[in-house]
Order: sequence, then C-alpha cells, then structure tokens
Amino acid sequence: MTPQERYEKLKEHLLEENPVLVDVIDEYKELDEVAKKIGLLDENQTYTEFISWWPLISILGTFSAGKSSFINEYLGKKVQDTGNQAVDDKFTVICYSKNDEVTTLPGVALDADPRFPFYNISKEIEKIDPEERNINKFLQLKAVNSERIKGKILIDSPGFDADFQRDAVLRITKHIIDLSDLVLIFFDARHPEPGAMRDTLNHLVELAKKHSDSDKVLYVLNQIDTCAKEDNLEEIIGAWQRALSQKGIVSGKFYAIYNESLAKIDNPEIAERLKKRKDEDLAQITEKMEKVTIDRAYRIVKNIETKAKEIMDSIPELKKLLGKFRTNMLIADALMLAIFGAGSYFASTFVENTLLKYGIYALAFILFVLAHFRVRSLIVKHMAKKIDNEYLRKAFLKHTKWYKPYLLAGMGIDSQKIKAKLEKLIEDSRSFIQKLNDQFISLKKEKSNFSQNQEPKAELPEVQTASK
Ligand SMILES: Nc1nc2c(ncn2[C@@H]2O[C@H](COP(=O)(O)OP(=O)(O)OP(=O)(O)O)[C@@H](O)[C@H]2O)c(=O)[nH]1
Ligand SMILES: [Mg+2]
Repeated sequence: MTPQERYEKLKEHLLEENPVLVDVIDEYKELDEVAKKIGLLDENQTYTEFISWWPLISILGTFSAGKSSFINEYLGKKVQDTGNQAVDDKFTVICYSKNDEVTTLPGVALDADPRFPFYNISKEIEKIDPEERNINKFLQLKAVNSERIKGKILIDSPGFDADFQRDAVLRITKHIIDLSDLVLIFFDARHPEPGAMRDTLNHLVELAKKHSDSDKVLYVLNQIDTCAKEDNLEEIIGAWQRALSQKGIVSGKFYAIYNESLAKIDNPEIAERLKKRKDEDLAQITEKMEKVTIDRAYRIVKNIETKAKEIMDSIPELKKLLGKFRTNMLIADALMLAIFGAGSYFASTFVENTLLKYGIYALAFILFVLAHFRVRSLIVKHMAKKIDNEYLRKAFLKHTKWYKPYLLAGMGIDSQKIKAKLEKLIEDSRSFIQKLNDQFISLKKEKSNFSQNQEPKAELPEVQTASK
C-alpha cells in the first residue's frame, strides 16, 4: 500500500467511524513530507503506519466462559457462534462496516486494511510458526454494522483449554495482548478454580501479568447467575481472587457479571442482588471500552507533536554528522592527494619523456579518484554503523550518496524553514486537541441528558490545549 493509498483509505474509514479525526490525516501528510525531505522516512513510508488508528480491545479467557456471548450482547447482534463445547478455534477480529450483513473475511484481509495495528501480521505469524504459514488458520475478520463497534476493534479469541495451549496460539495471544489497548480476561463462575482455571492461570494470566499495573487488563468473572442456586457469590469471588493472587495478580481490576438474556434466576431477591452487582460492573467495563477509544484519539493527535519534535531534534544531529563527514572526507582527500601527488612527482623524476610524465600524472589522478570513492564509501559505512537511531541513519545515508558532492552534504537543509513548518503543525495539532475536547464534552452532556442521575465517569485525559 502506498502512502497515498493509506491516507485515502484511512480518511474513508474515519469519515464513517470517527469523522473528527479525518483532517488529522492531512497533518500527518505534511509531517511525512518534511521527514522525507530530510531523509528520515523513505518515499514509500508514512508516519500513519506506525500508530494504531483504531483501539484494540481483546476478549480472552477460558473456554465456554461466555466471551462470544458477551460480544454479541455488546454489539446487539448475533455475530459470533456460542455454545457449551469449545466453539471458537480462531481469533476473530471484529470491526465496523456499513453493510447490514455480517461479512467474514480470511485473516489475510487484515494486512490490506489500515485500521488494524497488525502491521504485516502475516509476517509476524510466519515468525511465530514457520510450519503454520497460513494466517487464515488462526485469524478471521468480521465486519459488522453496529454503532458500538464504530471507531474500535474487538477480538474474540478461542478459549484456552489443554488442546489449545499450542505454542502458536499462545504466541499470537501474547502479540495481541501487547497490541491491545484493553484486555478483558474472562473466567466463569461455574469453574472459578482450580481445573480449567489452573491451566489458564499458568498461561494466560502469566502473559497478561506484565501489563497488570497499566490498567489495561480487566479480570472478569462471568456467568455469576450460576451462583444463584447456592447463593454463594461472595464465596466464589473470594476463591477466584485468591487463585489470581496466588499468581501475583493483586492489583488488577476485578469484575463480576453475567449475561442477562442467558440467565434464569428463580429467587427474585437473589436476582435483584446479582443484577445490581452486574449492572454496576458491566457499566464500568463498558465505560472502560469507551474510554480507550477516546484515549486513542488523543494519542493519535499527540503523536503529531511528538514526531514533529523528534524531527526538530534530529536536524542539528544530522547536520553535525554531515559536518563530521565533510571534515573526514577533506582530510582523507588531502592525505590521498599528497600521497598520489608526491608519488607521481617522484616517479616522474625517473623518466625523461614528457608524454610519459603526463601519463604518470594521469594514472595517479585516476588512482586518486578510485581511492577517493573507495575511502568515501568506507567512511560512510563506518559512520552509519555508529548511528543508533535508524531514521537518523537513513537520513545520513541519503545525504551522503556517492554521487552527491560531499562538500555540499546537508547544506540544502534549511533548519529555520523546517522548524517554522513543524511549529505550525504542532500548533494545529493543539487546536485539534481542543476540537476533541469540545466533542467529548458535548458527548458527555448528551449522555448525562439520557440519564440525569448517572453522570458518566469517564474522565477526559489530561491534555494541553493551545498555549498561545
Ligand atoms: N447462564 C449463563 N450462561 C451463559 C452466560 N454467558 C454465556 N453463557 C452460555 O455459556 C456457553 C458458552 O458461551 P460462549 O459465549 O460460546 O463462550 P465462549 O467463551 O465464547 O466459548 P469458546 O469460544 O468455546 O471458548 C453458551 O452456551 C452460552 O449460552 C451467562 O452469563 N450465564
Ligand atoms: Mg467463543
């Protein structure tokens, strides 16, 4: 996909799902142009490919915990199959589509859609498991027309059981957890521990553990309606949390819910109690799911400023490197000129014939030119090797290409002009933040008008607004 195609596709999707971000693409385009001029990006690269535009929410957990049922309920549509046996054997990536019918596409489709952060996921899967090159075996894509999926991506996963603890699934899960903005780990109240829970603990929880402090992992005990018969919810929750804490998970968020349309609770008093608990916890889960979408929008805009500053910082560094390159070359040339000059002069003193003398000088000159290019390529290689930042290295290599006059290396970089352009981009990105603030404030108002007494708790992330 060329950068131009990517801009267009992103704009097309944003227009449908998150229109407030459409104009941000043009900002990225300008940023790309500056970076390309300096050489920090190749012609076929764009900063839009290094950031996820849609937040990823993954639903993981034990088999039959009710992951797919939860997703169907959330979307308000029966998108995923459900059942009491292990149903899903693949990861299903769910995204928005305006078509009424649910479209299922093979996993390779993910590579061609700029919404997904799985940048070249096929390559990733090849790395994960060279035997199982077929990405379609592990992943499928479903496009669904539901308001709630707009601007986000959900992943439903195969349940973890003994058969599924194959290396590839575990490694894909790890990859997905790393990429996700939010991870919901489902257990079910029928088997809070040990049995199925033990395997899950050993694998899934181990994978999610390193993210425990980041507020990104939510532990969800599902199907708590099944506790109604014995009325032992607190006991079950206690056992579940103890099992988690034995694995070192003490700080994560714990929720207890059930799927109202699937539950049958006979005792009305217990039903009311369980429903109260479920409503509260479910509201918090859904709020978190909305919040990552908002956070992601801010992050995308903030990234413009980060990248602009990175470019600004790289210019003096690049200029310094190119200055050093020029000096090295001047010294090398002077030395070689002296050696070849003196050598040819010395050799010419042994011959009488003028034509032969000129022949020696010409030969010395040719040898000097050849040596010049050889030494130049060695100096470039040696200096490039020492540059840690790959973008800076790329820019350095661009400005020191063999056919470019080295005395002019980097002279064309107009720092002042670039700085002014980048500062303008930063200023514009701040006014976008303002736009986002306005949008979310009006969204909040809308919501609170819906339920006067239930003020949404989602906090706006702390952001700077235009400082001037
Ligand atoms: N009583 C009750 N049953 C539920 C609840 N959630 C799901 N179920 C049932 O539990 C079974 C498993 O649900 P699924 O949604 O298929 O579970 P899953 O986690 O997607 O399962 P796999 O994809 O096989 O790993 C189905 O028969 C659902 O009807 C719930 O909250 N309460
Ligand atoms: Mg399922």
